[in-house]
Amino acid sequence: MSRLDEVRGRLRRIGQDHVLQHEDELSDAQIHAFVDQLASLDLESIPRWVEEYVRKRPASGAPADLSPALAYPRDPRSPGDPSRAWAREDALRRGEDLVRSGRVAVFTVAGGQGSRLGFDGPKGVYPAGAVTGKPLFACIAEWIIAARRRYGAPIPWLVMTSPLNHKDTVAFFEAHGHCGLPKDDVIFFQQGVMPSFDAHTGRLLLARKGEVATNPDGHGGSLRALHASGALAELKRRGVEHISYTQIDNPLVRAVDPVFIGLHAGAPDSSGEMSSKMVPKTHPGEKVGVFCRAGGRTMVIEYSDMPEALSKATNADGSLRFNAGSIAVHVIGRAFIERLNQGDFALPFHRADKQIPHVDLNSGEVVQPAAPNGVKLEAFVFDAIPLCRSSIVLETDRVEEFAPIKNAEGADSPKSCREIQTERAARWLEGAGVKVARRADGLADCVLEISPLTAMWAEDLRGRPGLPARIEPGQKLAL
Ligand code: UD2
Repeated sequence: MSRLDEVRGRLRRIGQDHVLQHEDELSDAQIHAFVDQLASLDLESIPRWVEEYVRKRPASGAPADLSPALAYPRDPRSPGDPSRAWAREDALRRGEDLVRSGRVAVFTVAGGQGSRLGFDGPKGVYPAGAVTGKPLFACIAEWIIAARRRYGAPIPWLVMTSPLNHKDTVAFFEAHGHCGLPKDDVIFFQQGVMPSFDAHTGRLLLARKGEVATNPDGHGGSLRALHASGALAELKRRGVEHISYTQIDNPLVRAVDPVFIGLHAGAPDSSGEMSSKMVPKTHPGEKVGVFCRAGGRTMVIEYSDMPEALSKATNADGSLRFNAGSIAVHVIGRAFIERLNQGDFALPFHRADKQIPHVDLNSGEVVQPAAPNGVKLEAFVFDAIPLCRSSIVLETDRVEEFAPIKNAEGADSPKSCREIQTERAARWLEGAGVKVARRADGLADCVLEISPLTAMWAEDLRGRPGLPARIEPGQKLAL
């Protein structure tokens, strides 16, 4: 039997053989590529996905017995809840030892495009430095270089791409000297894809006559892709035990944070499997997942799944009851990902209704729908948290390490990111005795950017020679 006939049989059995309806119009090469694509999809799971996620709308992701997760406080001297007492120095020492002995790698999920920003290209190429305009990839690379220098250790950097941006991402790194890192220490791998479905019929959509429409399978796909690509085995070979997980959209992320790594590896209630950072939410509707507890497990409920009444619920002092916002920063144990991949693990999918261009089966033409017509399914990495034996959350300061760029304007935009970079730098400089021009409303009246190569945290600036005495109104300064 030819490969085409074999795949045709599989498609018939799952009721999706309409995708071959135009096969007579395809060249041999196009048929070959199409069969390759179809054979790479998990065809036999499609009926279950259609049933669970397309025909039925999955119920809200929030369990009934939800309570807020307790986080380790930013300031260990004021734990609030006695069970959250911790010693910063111990965590720092443990984390630094792990980094110094080459046990830590950085992992950045960068499979998305900058589409919400109207940017045509891998998001990591987007200019982010408040003054220098250096790309997001370079911001993370500089942190890694600074940590490598400080701890005298190799710190491999895993970069997950998707078929949407793999070539462009690798080309960017090659054209820019791997952002100053040794080529062998930047490890690329691609995440998987999921087919996109017609929202009404559950049929696979065709992007072209010889190609099923697909979308990247979400950052949750990384846990399988790390294994399937061989990246995890490579980390094991290099002696890496803990993976510091970051998104590509946050130029202030502490890509290697010894305190967090040390707490993850050493806190009595941490299994060392997957730990997370949170910031207190700014308002009930802020678009971040929230750390919760249910059924004795820690979990993140994505903002879109959080019942409004719970998002708005307050404590007696008026603070938000569910206020632990996820900044999508984790440390993940290598052994945890290995354990997941030994079993038959599958993260749940989340459904997104989208406008998906597709081949109209009657006319054979590609149509651009004016309203959402299709369903994309994505897995979220934080859905692995409840699979941990136990998982901890550490509170951190938004201005110190959370300035994502997601939208062209408003919250989480290039402008808000520049403002947070400036505010952080202003604080650090003031802490080092520099007078920074501020406006009447208290905001810094300048644009500032501090490279991790100059300072990874505020302490690095104290006593540093060559700092200016003052920053003038309107001044732009990159240090
Ligand atoms: C994410 C979190 C949100 C909050 C926020 C903080 C989800 C679903 N929500 O919101 O709870 O923590 O971040 O900034 O994650 N990516 C891939 N492959 C994919 C899809 C995404 O690599 O298939 C990467 C993408 O390049 C980016 C990151 O994942 O680095 C976040 O993706 P997003 O933009 O879909 O999530 P966002 O920002 O709405």
